[in-house]
Parts: sequence; C-alpha cells; structure tokens
Amino acid sequence: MPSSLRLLLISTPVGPLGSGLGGGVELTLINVVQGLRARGHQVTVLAPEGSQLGTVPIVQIPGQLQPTAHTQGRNTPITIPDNSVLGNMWRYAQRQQDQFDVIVNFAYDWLPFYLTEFFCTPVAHFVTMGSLSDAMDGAIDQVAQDYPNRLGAYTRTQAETFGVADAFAILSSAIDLDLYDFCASPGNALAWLGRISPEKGLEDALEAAAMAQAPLKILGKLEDADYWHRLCDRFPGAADCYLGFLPTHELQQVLRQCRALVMTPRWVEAFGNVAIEALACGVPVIAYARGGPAEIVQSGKTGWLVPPDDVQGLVDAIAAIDRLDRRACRLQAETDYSLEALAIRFEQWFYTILSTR
Ligand code: HBI
Repeated sequence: MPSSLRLLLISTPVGPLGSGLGGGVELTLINVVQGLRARGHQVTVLAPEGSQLGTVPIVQIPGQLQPTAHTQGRNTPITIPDNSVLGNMWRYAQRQQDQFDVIVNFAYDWLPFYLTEFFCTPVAHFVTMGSLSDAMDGAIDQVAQDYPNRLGAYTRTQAETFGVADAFAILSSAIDLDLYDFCASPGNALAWLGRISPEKGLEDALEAAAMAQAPLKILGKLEDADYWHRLCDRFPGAADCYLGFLPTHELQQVLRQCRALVMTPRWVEAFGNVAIEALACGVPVIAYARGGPAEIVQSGKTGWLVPPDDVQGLVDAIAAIDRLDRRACRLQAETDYSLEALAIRFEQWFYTILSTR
C-alpha cells in the first residue's frame, strides 16, 4: 500500500470555490486538502473555472453551473444543462483516471454516483447533505449496494436519512484550530450562531435567554428577513442582540467571551460547524439532541444535550453551565476536530477502499 496516495478531489458544480455558493463544501474541501497534503499525499483539485482555494492549485473546468439541489423538491427530475461543468469535470476525470489512486466526489449530484461503475480508478463519494430527493436517494442507494465502502458522510444521523447508514464511513468535520483562542474566564452572555432562518429555531434561544435572564449575542447571515421581523416583533430586544455576519477572526473574539453556545435546530443538521468553533474557544455547547450536534456534544462534559424543542430544558441547562469544564471543551476540539484528525479519517477511508478492491 503506497504511503503517499495520488488523490483527485472533484468539487461541487454549483459555483466556483471561493464564491460561497458551495457553502460548507468549500470549508470541508480546504480542510481536507490541507490535512492530506500535510500527511504527504499528492492532492489535485478539480473545480469550476474562477475557483480559488487559498494557495491550492486547481484544475479549472469551464461550463454551465448546476442548479442547486437544496432548493428543489423531493421528486425533481435530474437536469443537466448544455455544456455542463459537471459533465466536463467528469470527462476530465475519466481521461486522467490512471494518474490517481482514488477519485473523491464532493458533488451532491446524480451523475458522479451513476458513473461509479464505469471507472477503473475507485470513485469515493463524500455526501454533504441529508436526503433531499428521490433521484439522489436512488443514486446513493445504487452505490451502497454495489460498492458499500465508497460512501462517506459527516455524521451517522445524516447517513441514516438515506436508509443505508451502514454503507457510509462517518468522517465528521474539522476546523483550523489555530484560528480560535481559548478563553478561561468569559462574561455572562450566551451566544447563538447561524443563518437566521426558520429551520435554525432562533426563537427558542431568545425565549430561553429571556427566561434565564441572560444576555444573548446573535451572529450569522440574516437570510430570511420576514422571519427576522416576526422575531423582533415577538422579542423587542432581539435587534439589539444581533451583531451581524462576522469573518472568523472577529466571530471568535465575540464567541470566546460567552458562557455557552445555544443550538436550537428544527431540522437534522448534517453536522453543525458552529459547535466545534465554540468548543475550540472553550465555550460549552447547549444543544437540542437532534442531528449533528447530538454526535458532537459530550453531555455533562463539554455541554448539555436537551430534548428537542424543550425550551425549559434549555433554561435548566443554562443554570448548569458552571458544572462544565471549559478546558475539556478545547481538548475535545483538539482531539476530534483538528485538521490532522480529519485527514487521518479520510486517509483511513481511502486505505479501506484500496485494500478491499
Ligand atoms: N446542489 N446540485 C447541487 N450540487 C451540490 O454539490 C450542492 C448543491 N447544493 C448545496 C451544496 N452542494 C453545498 O452547499 C452543501 O452540500 C453544503
């Protein structure tokens, strides 16, 4: 088994890297590339033209971007635009496949999954969202049947939405811990981080903070203006709590001073990067026991898991924050969510694929 693997990582076709259109995939890609390179692997990235990924060289592929999957319904048919960048990226991969030991797909799209059986070089798929459409479920299920070790996901909960969880390698996520500074003695505010949109359940955090008489700092992209206005009508002080959408350096300067992060997801978060950002600062996480956060928070040690949608449970957890050890939070981030830990999980996945060929 070669100690240095030749890896081709193929990005999402919904937008160039660096445009933000790829959401969490951009963060995952840059972290995986950095970590795998640090471990001596040769990594090539294939992405739509106009992509930028730090100093990582990228093979830029032209063509029409793919419509995004997370805004379409369950029985939306597969569409491939004329001169599709997705098709162009996979034609390049097919022609160059002999140069690589493993090809890794990061697109949440039907074509790469369908092409799996037509490649000689093993194609692995990192799935970046939960179940969204019947067509994608079918494509993923086909790979699960024919190549059970070729699927990867952030969390088991996310994998379970496809009904074939045992076919997935659970790879979790990571952040660059050097960007987050530990804080041992916080102020008395709580933090809430995320897109301001109904599925994130901000109203419960506002209600629990009011009941606990604790200040709340709200940070994140104001995505749904109508929803935000309804919240401001119901919680008059909410607008004063909102600090905007800050870049990582400023975000962590606010976050590290907080007593705890409150996470109130209404939907199954595939992962929940804000939870590991908090842990990296020594900030414990109070979260509904739903989706990714339920697999991150060590309840009673690095935070508290609360029955989903139970606001009084949040208030009880807020009263018990001081029983948690902030250093244990930072330690969990260093142990489980460093770039090296992520790269080791991906490397192990590739070796498993290559050894069971
Ligand atoms: N939609 N069609 C499509 N393909 C993707 O790769 C994709 C997407 N929507 C959102 C998305 N990727 C990423 O933002 C998430 O996977 C994180």
